Amino acid sequence: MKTRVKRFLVGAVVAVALMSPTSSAFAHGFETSELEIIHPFLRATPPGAKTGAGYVIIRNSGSEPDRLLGIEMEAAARVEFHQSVVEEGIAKMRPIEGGIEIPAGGEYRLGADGSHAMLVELTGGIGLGFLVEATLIFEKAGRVPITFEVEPAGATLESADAEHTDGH
Ligand SMILES: [Cu+2]
Repeated sequence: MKTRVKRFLVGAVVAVALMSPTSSAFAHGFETSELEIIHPFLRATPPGAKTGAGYVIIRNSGSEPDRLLGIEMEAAARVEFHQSVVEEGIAKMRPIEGGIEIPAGGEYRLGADGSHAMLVELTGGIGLGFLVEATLIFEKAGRVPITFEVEPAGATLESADAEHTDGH
């Protein structure tokens, strides 16, 4: 299934963002007919890191749920969905099986409650200010090309969200 993707950038053009270390200062997102993919970002990684983490808010204006099945990117050998949990005082990461449901008329916040996209076997460093191309794969919407921005290592969905809101 082919999906038409509309890209929107507010307050800056891509060419500027590529060169600017402060690219997170403006809002960005992507749309299909039913889905809105809001401010996808990765955390910058320290030198030599083998894994990274990604976050995004996905809204579904459709009347049926959709499901995020996977993420592909050249920056990592594979991307898994994880949930951080604490069991008997020990922090662990558990895989989220079967993809992530985006409820009809609702949203999923990948980054809330310890959830994240885990980038495994990074092919290179993820530097602050980089733009990282990726494809989100949905059960219904199909393949949706997006670009992750790179935020500081401590960035959270909430801090990125606040910046996003400020950007308007
Ligand atoms: Cu993880």
